[in-house]
Amino acid sequence: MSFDLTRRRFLIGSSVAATGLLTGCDAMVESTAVNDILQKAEGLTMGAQRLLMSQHTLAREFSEADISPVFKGNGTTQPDSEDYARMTENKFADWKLVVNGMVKTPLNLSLADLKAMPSRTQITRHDCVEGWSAIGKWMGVPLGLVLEKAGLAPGARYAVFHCADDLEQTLDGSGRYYESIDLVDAWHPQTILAYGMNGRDLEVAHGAPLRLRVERQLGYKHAKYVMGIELVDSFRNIAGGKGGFWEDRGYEWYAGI
Ligand SMILES: Nc1nc2c(c(=O)[nH]1)N[C@H]1C(S)=C(S)[C@@H](COP(=O)(O)O)O[C@H]1N2
Ligand SMILES: [Mo]
Repeated sequence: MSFDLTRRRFLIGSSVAATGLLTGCDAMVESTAVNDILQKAEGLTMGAQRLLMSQHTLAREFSEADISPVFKGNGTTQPDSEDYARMTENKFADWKLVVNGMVKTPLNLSLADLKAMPSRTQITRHDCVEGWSAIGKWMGVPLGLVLEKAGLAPGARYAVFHCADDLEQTLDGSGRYYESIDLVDAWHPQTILAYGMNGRDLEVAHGAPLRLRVERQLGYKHAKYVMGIELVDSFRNIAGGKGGFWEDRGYEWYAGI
């Protein structure tokens, strides 16, 4: 896989400017004054965005009629490992989500366990920094419910998502995809671990059996092929130390839209 980082970086700026920073915030989008300020503020820090948008502001949700007929698969669309191939063969019956790190009770949850928990369905727009968007219907378990089951240990600050795929082959193993979010986003009502898309089981191209949806952030935050969730107080010692595969390669950790 080769990526042109410069082009992707350029596109971060242009796609944010084109879609407007607050597309997910209906009330504030009405205000052109606020919008103008935000259009100029591509470099807004996470703190500034959090001040302007309440912690529970919802990303816009759409109707069934808005669902994109084609939803591009991006980045890894088929993890290249024997373990993963074996798991797809038996429809992920042996797959387990590991929840560990700074938790009171580490968990091992099967797909059936996750499907037995309360679910949320949402139709949202996915915005990739490469300059494309698509609307899809996602079904999954709210991440907060899974974290409540595990119980956080004092001091936990971030949830790190460990994925099954290597997006880049590197000798030191740093090409493994991973992502992280803070606990505000972890408990946001639209942050779900999705196992369904557009009324069917999640397909391999889109991250089967489980992918993160964190609707107020850009596409690269939405980790696919999630195998484990690790609670940490810092991601300094994980891979490149910046909190995600693309973050280690120069992207912003907080990719608010
Ligand atoms: N594990 C993993 N997650 C990933 C990626 C990836 O390559 N590997 N790509 C990211 C990017 S850049 C985007 S835009 C979305 C694409 O999701 P899709 O394939 O469902 O369109 O997944 C994100 N999550
Ligand atoms: Mo992306």
